[in-house]
Amino acid sequence: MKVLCSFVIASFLIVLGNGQQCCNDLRREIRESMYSDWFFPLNGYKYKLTSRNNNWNSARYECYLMGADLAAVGIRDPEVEGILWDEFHDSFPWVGLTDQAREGRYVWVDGVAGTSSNIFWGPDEPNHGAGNEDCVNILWSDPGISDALCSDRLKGLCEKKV
Ligand SMILES: [Ca+2]
Ligand SMILES: [Ca+2]
Repeated sequence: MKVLCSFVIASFLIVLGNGQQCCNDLRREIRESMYSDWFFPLNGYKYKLTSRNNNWNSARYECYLMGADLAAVGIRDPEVEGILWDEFHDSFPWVGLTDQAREGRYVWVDGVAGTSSNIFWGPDEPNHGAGNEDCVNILWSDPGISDALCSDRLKGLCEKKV
C-alpha cells in the first residue's frame, strides 16, 4: 500500500512537473506540505491550530503572530469546510466569523459579509445555546459550524496563504 501510494504521488508530481504554469502553485503546495506541520487541503491555504485554548479575540491574535488569521476562506467553501471538519473537529476550534459588532449580522474576518450562501451551519445552529453567542467555532458533533460564547476558551483554527 505504501509503495502504491508513493508511486501515485510520484506519478502525480511527474505529471505536475511538466512545466505548465497552471500547475506550479499546486506543485509548490504539495512540496511544502511534505515538510510542514500545517495542514494542506490544497485550496491555496494552509491550516494549523493555535497552541493554547483561549477566547476568540486572543485566539485570533495568536494566529496573527503566525502571519495568519482565523480560518475564513476555507470555511466558506463547503467542500473545504468538510475536509477541515474531518481534520479538526475533535478540537472544535474557533473560526473567523462573528456577529459581535451587530447581532445577527455575521462578518468574516477578511471583511466578507456572511450570507446564507457562504455560511454552512451545523444542525440547529446558530442557536445562542449558552446565551449571547457571537463567535463561531467548528461544531464538534456534526459537520458545520456553531455560534458560541466569545469568552469560551478554545483553540483557534489559523489560515494562511500558501
Ligand atoms: Ca449572535
Ligand atoms: Ca450555538
